Amino acid sequence: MTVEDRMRAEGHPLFPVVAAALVDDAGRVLLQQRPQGKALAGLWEFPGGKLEPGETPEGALIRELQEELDITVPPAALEAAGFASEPLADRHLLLLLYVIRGWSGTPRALEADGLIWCRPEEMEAWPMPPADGPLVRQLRAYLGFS
Ligand code: 523
Repeated sequence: MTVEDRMRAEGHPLFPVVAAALVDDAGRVLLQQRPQGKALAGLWEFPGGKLEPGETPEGALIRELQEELDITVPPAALEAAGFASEPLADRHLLLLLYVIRGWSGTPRALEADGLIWCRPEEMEAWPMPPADGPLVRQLRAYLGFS
């Protein structure tokens, strides 16, 4: 059996999830608060979510931002900026971060309990899911913070 055959037969434990750092003209980044009743409720995250079957990461993120925030992002605005790799109970989370500086519409919390625009150097003030921590450090490096 080849490696490819085994992966098809047994699946693969990687769980791909996409997330966005929306950066506004003042250099602030949007975080959203995970709602009550969901895993990691109350924590502040980079908006995003799971890939649906057959989706590309970029397609999934554009869909998630429309559903969660009511904004439209053109594919060319997605800048791959980092990733986090985090073990979960039964799978392994691979969280991909994209910086986005151009979108149309004004973000509205359609699924989150709240939205906050914060400076990258102030993000420790907002408790985040474990996988978002490494993304903050990569985001700062990507945006030119030390
Ligand atoms: N994370 C995470 N950080 C982060 C996101 C967007 C997601 O750690 N910035 C984790 C939380 C879950 C998994 O990724 O373990 C899936 O995220 P979730 O549940 O927000 O994905 P959705 O929005 O696709 O979930 P549904 O509401 O179920 O559709």
